[in-house]
Amino acid sequence: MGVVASRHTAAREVAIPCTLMRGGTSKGPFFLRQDLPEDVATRDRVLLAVMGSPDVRQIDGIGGADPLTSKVGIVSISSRPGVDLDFLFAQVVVDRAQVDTTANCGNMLAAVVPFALERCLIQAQGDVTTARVLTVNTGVLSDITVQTPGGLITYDGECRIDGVPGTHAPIAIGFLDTAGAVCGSLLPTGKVLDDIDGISATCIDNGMPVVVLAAAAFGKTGYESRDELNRDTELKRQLERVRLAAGRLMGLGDVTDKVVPKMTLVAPPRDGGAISTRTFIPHLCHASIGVLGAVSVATACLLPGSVPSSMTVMPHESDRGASTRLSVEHPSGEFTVDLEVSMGPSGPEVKRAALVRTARKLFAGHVFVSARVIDLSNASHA
Ligand code: NQM
Repeated sequence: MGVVASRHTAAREVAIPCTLMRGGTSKGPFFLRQDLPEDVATRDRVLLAVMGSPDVRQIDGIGGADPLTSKVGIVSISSRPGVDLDFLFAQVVVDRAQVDTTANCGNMLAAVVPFALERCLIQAQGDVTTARVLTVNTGVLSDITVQTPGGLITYDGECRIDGVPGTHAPIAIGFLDTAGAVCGSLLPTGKVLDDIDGISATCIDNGMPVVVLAAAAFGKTGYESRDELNRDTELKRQLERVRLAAGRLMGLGDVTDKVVPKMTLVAPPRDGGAISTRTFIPHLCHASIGVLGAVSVATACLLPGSVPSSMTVMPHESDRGASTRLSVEHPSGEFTVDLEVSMGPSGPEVKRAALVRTARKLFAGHVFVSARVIDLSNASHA
């Protein structure tokens, strides 16, 4: 761990180099792997202290008191041939002393290449720079292209993504192998449709394990606001019951303390998109929808017999090439996913999943944690 001592702080505080980045519709601190403890228990203890968890307000840390702003990126040069960067994503649970590295985050992923350029892990290649990134959580590979006019990373541009005010430089993400990233197969239960406690569900993992359910099955329209759904304790209780059963069916075991599978309620589109969604991640309703969450739901839309297939409005034939552009509506707008899925000998095969995000450097400096956080961990591992 390459901890930097601060001139202004007594030795009881440890200063860790840190860059706060927005990635898509998420936000969190990014670290070079070498700047964090190697021991996983110590690292997680440091991350909890950095973010201020467990505490619903994260008042003693830099976390944003919401799952979407309680995320951490850890980046290093990859040792894998043909891969430029390794990215470990950590979801720091807000109100529990828990750090989950089992899931992907396509939003934080958008900030990885800009961060790597900022910290000189890689060099710009010209006016645009493409790097291959391995998300080590699940082994997903992606090619990420950022704007580097004159060899400098730029965040300024004309690209708009719903859920983020203003416009920024586009970041193109092309996933190479998302199917079954977490569960091992695209349809982890072996079926496109399951019956869970009398509720029809499509359990899918195209980068993110998601249980897709008709909002109507829970007496909802599917167009309720995020706040309205977050206040609905009875709905959340019913969803958690389905989630625990789905987790076991999907081979994820007891998911009580896991952030996957996510739960998406679907309804027919209302704003010219393909499908309308409300996604729980997994206990709070998302302000929009996760990147790979959207990829998984859009993929489910393309599978005949799935929960969303009957309500999906497909793009006009004339707008379709080899791939299909599906607009996934969510509480703060829409998310377009470019998908190529074909029928193979043993079921649906995903050929391509691509999308555009933006990101921005917000702050660079050091984050401070008490040396006790590290010493205590060392003591418990002595
Ligand atoms: O699905 C939220 C987010 C995410 C994850 C979540 C994500 C993804 O919006 O790839 O981006 O599902 O917890 O950042």
